[in-house]
Amino acid sequence: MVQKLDDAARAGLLARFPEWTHEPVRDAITRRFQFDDFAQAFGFMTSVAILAEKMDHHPEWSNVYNRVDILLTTHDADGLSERDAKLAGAIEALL
Ligand code: H2B
Repeated sequence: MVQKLDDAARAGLLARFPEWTHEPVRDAITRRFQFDDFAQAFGFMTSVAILAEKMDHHPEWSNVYNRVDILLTTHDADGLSERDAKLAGAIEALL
């Protein structure tokens, strides 16, 4: 079972990723990404998908043309865990 972040660790995660917003109902973080066009957005999604599969940790997301909305949370923990911090860090590193 994956450990859910405690309040201090959650605050640390949000401080580390200021572009991400905490969604308290799901205990998740969300971020909207905007690209020039669909090809760029989908290329980004492809890179994230490859990372996610390697990490066995998968985003909830949607795409409309040049926009990608990502929500990260850990279903196995019913909230944020270190896995979300790692995936958020890997996504940020792609930009
Ligand atoms: N992704 C996310 N976001 N949360 C999970 O709890 C999760 C996952 N669990 N990807 C993984 C897959 C689990 O279902 C497999 C069996 O390890």
